Amino acid sequence: MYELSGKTVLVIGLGVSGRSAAALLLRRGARVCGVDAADTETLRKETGALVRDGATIRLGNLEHPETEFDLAVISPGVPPALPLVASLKARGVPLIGELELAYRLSACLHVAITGTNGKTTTTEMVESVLTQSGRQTVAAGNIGLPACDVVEQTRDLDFLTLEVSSFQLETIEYFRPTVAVLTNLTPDHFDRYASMAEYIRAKARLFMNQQLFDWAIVQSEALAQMRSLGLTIPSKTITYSANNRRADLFLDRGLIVSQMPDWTGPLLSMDQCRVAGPHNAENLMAALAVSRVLRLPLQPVIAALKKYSPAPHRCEPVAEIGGVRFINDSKATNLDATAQAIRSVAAAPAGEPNIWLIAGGKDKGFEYHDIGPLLSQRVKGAFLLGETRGKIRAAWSLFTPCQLVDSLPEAVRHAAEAARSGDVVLLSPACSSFDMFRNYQHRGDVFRQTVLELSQSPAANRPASSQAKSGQQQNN
Ligand code: UMA
Repeated sequence: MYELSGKTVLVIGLGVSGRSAAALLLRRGARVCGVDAADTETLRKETGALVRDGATIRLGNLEHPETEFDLAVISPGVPPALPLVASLKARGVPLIGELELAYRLSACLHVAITGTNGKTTTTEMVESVLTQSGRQTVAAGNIGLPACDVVEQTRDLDFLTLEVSSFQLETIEYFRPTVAVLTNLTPDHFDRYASMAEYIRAKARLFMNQQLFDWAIVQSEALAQMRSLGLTIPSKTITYSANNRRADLFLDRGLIVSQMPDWTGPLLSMDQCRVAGPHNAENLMAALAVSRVLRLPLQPVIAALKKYSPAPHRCEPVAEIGGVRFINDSKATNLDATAQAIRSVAAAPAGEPNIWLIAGGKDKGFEYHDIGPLLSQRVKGAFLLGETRGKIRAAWSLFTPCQLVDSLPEAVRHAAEAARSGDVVLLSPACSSFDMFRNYQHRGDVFRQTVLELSQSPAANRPASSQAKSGQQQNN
């Protein structure tokens, strides 16, 4: 048992992860000091319970406190390149992340899922197949419920199903999932990583402590990207892909097929599932492969996957007003996720563009012009908001008419006015939300609320606008 009683521990960052780690440390008898760069009324309230339980909390200051620490626990969103971290290292204080702390104190096996996109969906699918097969599990981690919150439950679990981010993987030490899934690797978080190679190296840490007898379930394209950097996987590996027929699990005209030597044949048809698109086929393949290595019976697994519906904010249909569909994909915080969302919208019968895209937010350093050709084919116009709106307009206006807006409700109203029956208004921002919203859920909720208000307005029942503005008029 990892002993923390009587230890003095510094917790850096007091968001949901940091507060969860601090509370766990207090329950284990540690003396806790928590620090955060921010000092807001909300944060003071949120840290009140920790103060009552004996923690020392210091807000608005990330300098090294005048205390000797036995351990420091850092939150995932706090970049480790901080003077405070350098100072701790210079004093020989061990530094771990909140995920590593939870791992050291938990008492069951771990299934961990990382990747640029699809990790939340895959985590939920894995949780569902395990539960439907009679195994005890809880989904936690980057999905929103910090791993430290569920440590005490792990005594009664067969597996902890963890969604894991690259940030969390940067500060693991012994974390070793029995089954590790890598969904895909596309550009993301360039506000934290200097290059794609650096980002991939952080993701690949998922496998670093695995043993020969553990399992890695990896999208075949992601495996190739790892190999091109000389990164290897020590455990038994299953590959899957919607685009590579040489993968162990692959997609054949809408059918998920296995060609593993001891597991050959069709497994599941996409027509029977509530999720669509090649990216979701890959998420299903990953969940099927997890169920295979954990020896779950196939029948309840298939039943669970057929029933699975995506959580809110992931290509979530919100309403149809006068033949215009409104879709909330607020979870799309990178360019690849937005491209997937655009591709998953059914094309207009004659193949002309039918999407009004709402995008923009906090910059993560993408090359926005990369999806230009896709915009030309599918997007009638884009409404751009947030910190990145000017940068995105500069990259996209060659490919689609762009209009700058000051708020998300304004974007929704303009898009609704412009749209004709058969069009789709898609919120898929390709950016994180933190410039204007608390998080992506808050952004999606504002979108949903605005659409619902529109649907209740008297004008909502008339046929969709026939006076949609022409593309060039939008491009101001
Ligand atoms: N802070 C500092 N100094 C800094 C940066 C932040 O003091 O330099 C403070 C902030 O003032 C704030 C706190 O740190 O009070 C926030 O900590 P955090 O950014 O680690 O966020 P948490 O609220 O703890 O949420 C984290 C994850 N957030 C990030 O990794 C950015 C959540 O993932 C996760 O759900 C939660 O832990 C529970 O595990 C969100 C996310 O956006 C959804 N993840 C990224 C992604 O999915 O792409 C990685």
